[in-house]
Amino acid sequence: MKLIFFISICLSGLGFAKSTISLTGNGYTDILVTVADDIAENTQLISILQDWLIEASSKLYIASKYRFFFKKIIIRIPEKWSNNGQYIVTSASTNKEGDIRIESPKEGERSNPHACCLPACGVGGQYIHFTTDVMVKGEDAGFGNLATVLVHEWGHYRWGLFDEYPTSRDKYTNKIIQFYSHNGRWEPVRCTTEIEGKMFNYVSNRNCKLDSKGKPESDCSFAADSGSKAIASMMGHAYISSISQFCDSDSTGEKTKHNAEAPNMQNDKCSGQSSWDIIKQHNDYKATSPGNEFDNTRPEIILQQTQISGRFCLLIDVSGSMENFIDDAKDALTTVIKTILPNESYVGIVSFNDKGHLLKRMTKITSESVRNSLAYSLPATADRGTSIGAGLETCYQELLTLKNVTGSVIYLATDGEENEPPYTEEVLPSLTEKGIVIHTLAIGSLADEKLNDISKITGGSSYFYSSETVDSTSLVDALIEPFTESSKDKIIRIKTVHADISTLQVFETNFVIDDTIGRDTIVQLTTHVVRDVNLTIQNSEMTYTKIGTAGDNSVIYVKIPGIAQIGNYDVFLFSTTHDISGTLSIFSKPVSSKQAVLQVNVLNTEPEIQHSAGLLFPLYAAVYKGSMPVNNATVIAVIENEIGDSFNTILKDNAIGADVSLNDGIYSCYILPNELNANGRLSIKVIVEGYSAKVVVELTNISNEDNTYTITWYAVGDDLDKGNATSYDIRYSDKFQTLKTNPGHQQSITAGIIPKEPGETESFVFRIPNIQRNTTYYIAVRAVDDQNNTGDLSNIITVSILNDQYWFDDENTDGLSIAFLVGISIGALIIVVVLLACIITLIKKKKVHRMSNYAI
Ligand SMILES: *[C@@H]1O[C@H](CO)[C@@H](O)[C@H](O)[C@H]1NC(C)=O
Ligand SMILES: *[C@@H]1O[C@H](CO)[C@@H](O)[C@H](O)[C@H]1NC(C)=O
Ligand SMILES: *[C@@H]1O[C@H](CO)[C@@H](O)[C@H](O)[C@H]1NC(C)=O
Ligand SMILES: *[C@@H]1O[C@H](CO)[C@@H](O)[C@H](O)[C@H]1NC(C)=O
Ligand SMILES: *[C@@H]1O[C@H](CO)[C@@H](O)[C@H](O)[C@H]1NC(C)=O
Ligand SMILES: *[C@@H]1O[C@H](CO)[C@@H](O)[C@H](O)[C@H]1NC(C)=O
Ligand SMILES: *[C@@H]1O[C@H](CO)[C@@H](O)[C@H](O)[C@H]1NC(C)=O
Ligand SMILES: [Ca+2]
Repeated sequence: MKLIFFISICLSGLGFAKSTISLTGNGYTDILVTVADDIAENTQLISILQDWLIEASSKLYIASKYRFFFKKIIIRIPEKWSNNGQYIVTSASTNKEGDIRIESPKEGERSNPHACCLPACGVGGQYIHFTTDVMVKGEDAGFGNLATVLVHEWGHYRWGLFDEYPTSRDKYTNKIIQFYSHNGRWEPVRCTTEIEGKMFNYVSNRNCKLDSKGKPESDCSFAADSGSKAIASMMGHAYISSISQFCDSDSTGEKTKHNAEAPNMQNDKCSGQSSWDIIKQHNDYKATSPGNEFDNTRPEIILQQTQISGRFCLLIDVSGSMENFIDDAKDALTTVIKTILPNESYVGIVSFNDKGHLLKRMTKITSESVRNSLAYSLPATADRGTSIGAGLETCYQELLTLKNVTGSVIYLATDGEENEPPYTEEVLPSLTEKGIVIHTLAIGSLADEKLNDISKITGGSSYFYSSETVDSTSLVDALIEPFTESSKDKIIRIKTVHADISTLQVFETNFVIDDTIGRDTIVQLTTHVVRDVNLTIQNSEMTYTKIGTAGDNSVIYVKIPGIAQIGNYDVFLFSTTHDISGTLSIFSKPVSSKQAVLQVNVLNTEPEIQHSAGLLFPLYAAVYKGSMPVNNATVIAVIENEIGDSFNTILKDNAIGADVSLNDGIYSCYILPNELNANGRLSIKVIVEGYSAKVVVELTNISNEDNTYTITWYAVGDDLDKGNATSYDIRYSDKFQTLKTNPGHQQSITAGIIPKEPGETESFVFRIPNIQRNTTYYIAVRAVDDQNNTGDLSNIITVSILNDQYWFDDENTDGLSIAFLVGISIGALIIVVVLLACIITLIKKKKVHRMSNYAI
């Protein structure tokens, strides 16, 4: 039997919004192109972009054998540019980051056109990046025709294709593999073999020679002839102007014949299958049939500018079945209203059963008292039937009372199936036409399965809350998520955790502020009764407390004023009068808008999966800071199903199993059939913690001659594995406990060590000065960063020299080397080297919790 699973992956406030691209006929619609806010006003750039997209659309149509083109594209113009009516004004309610991002080149970030974050063959990436410089230079930027380059990036981004030009590296030399041997000849890596060019040594600029092993010498490379007449492949040498097709293994002609032998990424990751083979397996392909060669492929391009604050309509089901959920929903929505919705935004509240009820008109948030009055308008009782359409219609009419409706958001929470007219089909067209986005929350397994589609059609996200899972935070997560995402001023969710304690018991948790975040940090508890609750946050210097009063309603919070100090914070929670069961959530914002913060994004594209015994459902999360992958993070997916089961699974970046590439910042795992043990929707939350690296030391060489020891470990980074550590602090002591508890006060043997790049092997040779016999020495390592923060202590290794009195010649103790020599010669002197149980420790104190959940 095949069961269908609707996966709603809960999401993350980390700025990433799922792409809203859909296919209408053969055309991709709602492709969002964003021009970064720091780019200076340049209307020329906008016309360059328009021409580029129009040209790319026609090239895409040809390359896809008349199957796909760009039908509707939105270009979002920076907020500060002047608008003389040429840009449509939209509200900030949906602040997505863009499928194609035009950014200014930045120091230390990749500046070549690329598609970020490709998890696996056939699974698309996160976004396409072009810099303004490249766009302005056009072909002179050196990448060939930029419209062709965009088709190439689209291949990565949409269909999960990989490069066919040489990018694979040799395992041993780490050099890019340029050639492979075929029928006794050295062939350049290319698809197709029709691509002409010459081999030359790029150091000497002369013809290549073969080395003594008969291989092309190491600096030899292949330069494709720009005048080559080859037509494939898009994923290969796209800078050749004649390239117009993808490689295809079915091809009868040589012109597009896939070269499965070439050691390139496409063959590596896709088991030798051609680009076109992979496209044919994609849902986009299955959903279309080829169009006509002469069809118009010119996209409609809409220029938009976000100039006005957010507009939100909260739409809550109050039909009879909601009786059990209405209190919890009210608590969670109160939190959204009181602490999450941005200042200056407009909020309206509507409930629905068999009719829509306007509870609060669109109201501008200008003060805390406005927030309170909105919260008091939330519905508290539930009865009668369900007409989702009636609710949507009421929200729609209310949103229309404000001008500039485009980009407004309706958040619909419901537990039921619609059973009264008007039905959603009747009202949706007018909403989509106005560009209103609908996020949906399905509460419980009976909630309408149409919700996913409603979100998808309107470009919103869909969430699922099972209501059965004990200790779940997913209701609060799901209700808060889209509002953090829509904030122009990025809100970072540091942690959400369920707190369940009895009277006078203290609930404790902690969180870390690193150097990238700390502005507007808030810790809040969402629960029914907040009176008499003591919520306290503490770091080494400050304590902030809030005691709930009878006047507080569903939520209490503590804010750290200004920018929170970097470091660890403890959170304490208790009540002197009653038990507490609630959700504690912690948010902060980047220190500055330029700051690259840690981001987590779930990259799967399947909205539903077919269940079968052999099912392996892969889950991918990209953990990045700016354009740089983050290594050594602990990434956990928390998965809840409809019947209340919950399980955790760990995602790894280790190139094993579901994970395709080592240390590329994409963490992967398979969810197994026995874990998906119920038919229906799932809620998946991805948590990233402790992304800092760990030092594990190993004693690798003991020299008997001169009493030296060598320890090795993998170098860790200074900050998120970016940049070398500043130094290593190596300490030893003859007392295990004192080294462990107070390493800073022990003897140091750090002389002259210059940290290498993260991941490289560090090796340190040392002697213990004045080493004593019959003594055990304990040694451990910590990394030190540029702020002089020391990391946690590594595992502790021990060195001791036991001498056997009987064999030891006291008169000849010219240092210990003699003892060693004796030991070797007669075998009675024992060097004891113990590697204590490998206590894996995190090297940096800056452990950070971030999470990502997102709906597909
Ligand atoms: C709204 O503005 C007030 C006062 O400036 C500030 O304290 C508060 O944090 C803001 N709220 C949000 C959600 O941005
Ligand atoms: C949208 O808002 C802007 C102000 O931001 C205003 O100038 C414009 O007239 C509005 N458009 C419509 C159609 O109301
Ligand atoms: C609240 O809890 C903190 C930490 O446990 C404690 O130091 C403080 O005295 C408490 N405040 C009140 C008013 O109970
Ligand atoms: C071990 O250390 C000794 C002395 O420092 C050195 O001569 C020897 O090459 C080292 N062996 C290895 C495998 O590094
Ligand atoms: C980090 O160490 C490597 C050697 O492993 C060195 O080449 C590089 O310049 C160092 N980076 C910095 C930023 O110091
Ligand atoms: C070293 O240990 C042995 C037995 O383990 C003992 O007989 C001897 O006295 C010790 N020597 C010193 C210098 O402590
Ligand atoms: C770093 O800390 C060490 C000891 O913990 C101290 O001696 C040193 O002066 C500090 N350096 C800086 C730059 O703060
Ligand atoms: Ca990986």
